[in-house]
Amino acid sequence: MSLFASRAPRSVRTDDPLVVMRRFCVAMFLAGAANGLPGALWIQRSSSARRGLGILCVLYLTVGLVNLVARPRRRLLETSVFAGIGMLSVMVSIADPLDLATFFYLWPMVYFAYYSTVRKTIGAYVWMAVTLAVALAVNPHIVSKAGVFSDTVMTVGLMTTLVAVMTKQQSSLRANLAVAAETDPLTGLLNRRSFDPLLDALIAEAVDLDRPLSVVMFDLDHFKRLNDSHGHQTGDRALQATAAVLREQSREYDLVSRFGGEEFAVALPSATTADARAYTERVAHALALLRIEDGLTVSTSAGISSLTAEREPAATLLARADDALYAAKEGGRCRQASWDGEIVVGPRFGPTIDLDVPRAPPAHSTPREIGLR
Ligand code: GH3
Ligand code: MG
Ligand code: MG
Repeated sequence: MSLFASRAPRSVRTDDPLVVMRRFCVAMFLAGAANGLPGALWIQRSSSARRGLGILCVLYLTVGLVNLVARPRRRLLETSVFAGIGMLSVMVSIADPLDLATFFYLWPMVYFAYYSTVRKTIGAYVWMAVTLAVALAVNPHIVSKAGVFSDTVMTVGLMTTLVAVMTKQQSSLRANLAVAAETDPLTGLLNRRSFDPLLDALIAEAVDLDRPLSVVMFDLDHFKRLNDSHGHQTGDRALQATAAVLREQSREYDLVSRFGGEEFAVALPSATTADARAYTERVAHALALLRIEDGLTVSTSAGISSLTAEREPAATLLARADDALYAAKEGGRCRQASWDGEIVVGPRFGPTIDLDVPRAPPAHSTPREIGLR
């Protein structure tokens, strides 16, 4: 694999971390060259130091321009920053006076702490400390070598650690936000936003491997009445308990989502329509056994749709499942309907409590949570 990016489109995404890394790296080398220039021209006392610094400035400028034009990939970019640390140490070894040259180790180290792994950052730090020690040892002009060394490694070490810790916090915050964006907060299931693209991927896989795939849409029956008669909190608990049943009855690689409100969608890879019907029966049976509160149960209607031979979009499969669900509702609720060329409505599921029957007010003193994970 090439270490350089291909000369592709001019419109580069600026949120691409590699692009930002490259820009920072280019800026660091060019600024290093510009910064060394006054030293090379006037500040350094001996002509050999001026000449050495001049060569280093040219090197910094060259590496900066190569990084700008050749657009290297991450590994080569990191190697150039390692080289930059070494070049800085060469500068320290010839400088007279030293001024604040060691202060510049902060640039590459902050770069590593922010963009690279902990291992590479530690590696860069050790490389910096060793090359600095050698540079100070060989420079005949520096008086307080131990002081310069300890001040530098401590300051750079503290700053690098701080940036590395803040970077880690930032990335775990980003990961938590990503999970929150994909998950329904009430039930912990996938939300619709994350379900749709995952279903598209499962469809593509099923077509490629020539395997069946089915989708079941569940919609709790007369849920509004349950909310009205038992309160919204009880309704929430019923949704959580339903989610727990769906999780329990599903396999590890099934996709279980809260599609919205009191609707749930489950994708069953490798499942034929017959498999999906058996699964739906199991879910309905487990739901019938649930007691949300004393004597209170929920029932569901379900619509099943299976993949045809074509690579159809998730939206098509879901629309067919939704049509079947509508037919199940029309057919009397608490039953499933499946689309298999045409919609077939099944008989009523096993024993359930009819929510049409008026219910006693909720027993708020002893709410019983069941089946929650
Ligand atoms: P059907 O059998 O035809 O599906 O009737 P239904 O009452 O279940 O359907 P409808 O669409 O009329 O009502 C859905 C209800 O679901 C209305 C809404 O208040 C309730 N609901 C939606 N989201 C939540 C939620 O997060 N918590 C609670 N407790 N209720 C919710
Ligand atoms: Mg609904
Ligand atoms: Mg409903």
